[in-house]
Amino acid sequence: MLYRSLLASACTLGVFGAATYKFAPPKIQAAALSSVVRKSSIVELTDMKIELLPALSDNYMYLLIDKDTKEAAIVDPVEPVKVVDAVKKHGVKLKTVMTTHHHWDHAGGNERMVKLVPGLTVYGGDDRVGALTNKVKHDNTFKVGSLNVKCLFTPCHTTGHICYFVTKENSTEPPAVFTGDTLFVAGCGKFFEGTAEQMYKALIETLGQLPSETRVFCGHEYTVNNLKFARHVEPDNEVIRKKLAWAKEKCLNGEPTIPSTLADEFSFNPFMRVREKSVQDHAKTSDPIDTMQSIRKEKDNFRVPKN
Ligand SMILES: N[C@@H](CCC(=O)N[C@@H](CS)C(=O)NCC(=O)O)C(=O)O
Ligand SMILES: *[C@@H]1O[C@H](CO)[C@@H](O)[C@H](O)[C@H]1NC(C)=O
Ligand SMILES: [Zn+2]
Repeated sequence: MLYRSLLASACTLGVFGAATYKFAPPKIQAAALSSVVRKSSIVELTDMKIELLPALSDNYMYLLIDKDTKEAAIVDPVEPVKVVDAVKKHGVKLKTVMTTHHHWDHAGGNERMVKLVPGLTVYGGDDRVGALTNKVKHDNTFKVGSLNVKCLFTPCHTTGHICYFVTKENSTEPPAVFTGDTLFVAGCGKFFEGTAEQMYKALIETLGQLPSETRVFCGHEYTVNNLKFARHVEPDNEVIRKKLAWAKEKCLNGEPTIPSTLADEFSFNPFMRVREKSVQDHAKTSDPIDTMQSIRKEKDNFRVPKN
């Protein structure tokens, strides 16, 4: 059943896209406009398992499990009770909290999390992160069981933002990166505490140089809105239109549009494409950093169309 929850949801789809609700009572129909239950989902790889845990209206928490040791880490546990339930369900040992940045919708559950699971190590790159035990810098590493985690400093959305890059030694499967509010599927975070130059560095130089098959797990389900902006920037980019149709369908079913890959991001994310002529032409400049500045400012004021 799609219309069982009246909670706000990440995906607002017009009623014409939701034929399912045609025969539902008017109240439910109205609710269906903005609410579909967001499902959790599991990305199962050989070495690691990642459960996507929807939180608040459009955030994601990620439970990262090392299959070898059954040790686990949680990324941005804003709803700690949901985390404890998932940990029990998988029968794993939660040892680590990885915090991307200090904003309440990401770090706001940390204090409660460490009370529920004593002895957790809490990583983050900012003194404003609650319950922080280990402050990290760029290229610092730590382990989650047998998995290697590398911290990538990506300041701009906040001055202490960290992305976490996860690999397994000698593995043939793709790595994962948790990008918080730096890189979203088809978008990027607002420049609350930084500059276009910093976001360029974060997206193109830091994240963009990871292996192109790296799976991208971001902090919010903003994909549909982001792709509508991407389409506005590059109306002739067919990849964007296809991805948008796919993302709308996913959202309608309450399914996540995550993960994507870095290779995919370079094909449809305007903020990853600031070196492309089509995006620069839209911004009326041939400088990639000016392009970054211009399209971010434009997106801050963008009125997302219904379709
Ligand atoms: N709710 C709005 C945006 C809310 C917002 O400002 N979110 C922050 C992160 S908590 C952001 O950086 N958004 C990026 C953007 O709007 O492009 C949406 O669905 O796009
Ligand atoms: C990875 O491969 C190298 C070379 O074959 C080997 O020496 C090393 O022990 C391997 N590491 C792990 C964790 O299996
Ligand atoms: Zn956020």
